[in-house]
Amino acid sequence: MTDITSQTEAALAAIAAAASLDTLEAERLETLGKKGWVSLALKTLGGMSPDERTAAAPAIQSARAAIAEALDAKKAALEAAALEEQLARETIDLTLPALPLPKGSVHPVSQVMDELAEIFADLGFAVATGPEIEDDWHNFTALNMDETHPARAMHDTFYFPDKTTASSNEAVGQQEIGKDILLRTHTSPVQIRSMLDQGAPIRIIAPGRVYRSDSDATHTPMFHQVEGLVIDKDIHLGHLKWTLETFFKAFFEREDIVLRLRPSYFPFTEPSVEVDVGYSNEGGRRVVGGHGDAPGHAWMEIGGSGMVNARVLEFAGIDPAAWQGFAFGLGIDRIAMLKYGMNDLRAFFDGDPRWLAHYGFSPFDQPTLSAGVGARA
Ligand code: FA5
Repeated sequence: MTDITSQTEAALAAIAAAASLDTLEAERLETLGKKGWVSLALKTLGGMSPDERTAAAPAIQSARAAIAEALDAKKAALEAAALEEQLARETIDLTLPALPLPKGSVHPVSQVMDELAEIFADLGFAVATGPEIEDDWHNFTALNMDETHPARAMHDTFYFPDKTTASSNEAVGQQEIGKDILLRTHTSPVQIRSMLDQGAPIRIIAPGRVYRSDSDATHTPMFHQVEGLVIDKDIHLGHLKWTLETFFKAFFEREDIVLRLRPSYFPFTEPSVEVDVGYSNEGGRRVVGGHGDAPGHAWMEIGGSGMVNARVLEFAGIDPAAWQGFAFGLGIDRIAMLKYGMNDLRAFFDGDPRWLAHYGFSPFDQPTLSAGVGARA
């Protein structure tokens, strides 16, 4: 009796202490298994007299019941713990990006083009496009630069071989540089195409690639401009200045932007003004903001602009007596360098993945006015 009680207590303690299902199974075999001491004790009841059996049976039966119940409870607890542990171990975080991790990123020029489009869309401008392979008439003549105009020389134009010369029998083998077809030297021909297509009024920007035979740290043979054109009634230079100032404040995400409009000359605008922005030098980096004449500050040219020349309106089929407007052309690469602190324009086109990894933008980070156009991942 005492034996069974102490054996039962020992078995219950061992069951309580079992740390794994294997240990628990070993304990079950030792007690309730075929050769376990509880089973063997039950078997002895058969050889006893009725009186002996009546006396011994209750202790053995209750030992068996207590041990069976403890084994069941412990088994359930160990299985639940094992499941918990497995669930914790095999957790899948569905918020993680799919593997392999994305390597591509948005080039700063593309990012700045998206930023431009977002800001100008808010000011009511639509995006217009034109061909990069342009003809002489749209690129020069219709912009008030006839064949002998000296301003053509400033554009360092890439011309295609002249069609008529190249195809004539006498000229085979001695192709000359022609004057008909060229790589557009600025985005201004999109002004002409947009006016011819849609007439007045008009409010567009035209971002895109342009080409000039030019190369150093701040000039590349291919670069990007954004053209702006507004044609309406009673438009004046004040509208131009407000539009550019509002754009630059949103683009550089600061209120202290100061622009200087410097008298200049473009054949397609009259009057013409060059646009300079005030900046300071901080730790070798140009930081836009403040008045360019303030101590420690200077002015930097970022584009040309002016009131559209009446002759250009005539070329584009718009009556200059009824309509007028302004136009501007900004260097996108220049304003990208200023905003994101790059100092060599040539690195933009090296195709070096390390440069892109450093300056690139997440494709998921679309510029929006509410979230900040220049938000970086
Ligand atoms: C023009 O191209 C005019 N079409 C701008 C314009 C448009 C004036 C509408 C009036 C009305 P310009 O050649 O100055 O102007 O070029 C404009 C801007 O392009 C420059 O201020 C500069 O930011 C950028 N730029 C010019 N050449 C290069 C180059 N080789 N590399 C990078 N950026 C350049």
